[in-house]
Amino acid sequence: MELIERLERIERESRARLATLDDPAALEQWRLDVLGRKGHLAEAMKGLATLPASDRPMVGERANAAKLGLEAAFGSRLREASATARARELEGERIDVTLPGRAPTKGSLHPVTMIRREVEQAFARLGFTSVEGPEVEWDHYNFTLLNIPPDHPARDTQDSFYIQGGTGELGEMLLRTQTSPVQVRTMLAHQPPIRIIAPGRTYRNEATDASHEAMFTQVEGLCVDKGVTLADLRGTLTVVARALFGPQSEIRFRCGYFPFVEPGAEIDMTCHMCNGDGCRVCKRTGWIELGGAGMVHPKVLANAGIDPDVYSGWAFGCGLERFAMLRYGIEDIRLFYDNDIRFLRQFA
Ligand code: 2NL
Repeated sequence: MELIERLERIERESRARLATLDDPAALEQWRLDVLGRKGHLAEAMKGLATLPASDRPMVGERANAAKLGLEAAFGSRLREASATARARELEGERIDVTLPGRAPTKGSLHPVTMIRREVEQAFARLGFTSVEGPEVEWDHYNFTLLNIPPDHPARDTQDSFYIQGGTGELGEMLLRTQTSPVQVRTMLAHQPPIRIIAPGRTYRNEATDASHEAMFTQVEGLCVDKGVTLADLRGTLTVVARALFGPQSEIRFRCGYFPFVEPGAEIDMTCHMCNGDGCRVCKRTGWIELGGAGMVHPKVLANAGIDPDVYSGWAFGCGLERFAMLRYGIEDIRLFYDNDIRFLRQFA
């Protein structure tokens, strides 16, 4: 029985070859070679026609069994191979969840923001609310209601940034030169008692140097009630100076002039570096200038809808960059806004 032997050889050799394959393309080629329409089994079956009719059923049955057996072997090899392939794929994708992660780069607060928060907290303990307002203001709130006359030099385009085409009922639009307009808006909206601070960005059109920037951060303060005096201002500023610069800090006033206060004063604090003895920071005077202050001008109270015969108030204004420079020993205000990462990282 030559054909039976041929079938047995096909089965044996095909199974042996199948066992060596695991690649999907090679397995498909094997299926075509062995089980395909022009494959080894099909070729062998052509010999069936040449057999005596009596032998055909037995050989046919044998051939069918070989075909079924090879199909089953192919099916299980294919499943095995794809399981192996998947296992290899998963092994390649394995991640070690116990490895330490890559730390995300962390930012930090800007030194002026840190000082601003300290100032806000010191005032909050004394009952002052922190208020914000627009950085693009009307002439009316920035100058007119603050008793700054039309011909005052601050109103000149040399000193203020005006917005092109920004003219309306309230005058011209400009970048606020101080945060006073925030306090004016608060007085217009609320009757006393008022205790607020107004921190925020302000803009002045001036040449920059180590202590002047076109944009800087101001904090103003305002207290309006019955019987408010300069002594209350001195007490308030002393508490805040001690919170920021240490418990030995003292405050003094010198005469000063601002059109929105009467009387007006310059605020000095004892030098926190030398404790008043005199050093490089305070230029041997023992005192450091913090800003300006005074009793709110009666005209300003009246402009803002508060009766100056019933109420009095004090106000002050300071630069926050200056506080930060004193606290951190920074010698040039321009460093704050260069955004040099090496400078900023020092405050992380
Ligand atoms: C300075 C001086 C100052 C004020 C600001 C003020 C605000 C209102 C009414 C009256 Cl609503 N005054 N603010 C008063 C005196 C001085 O700032 O040199 N700032 C950097």
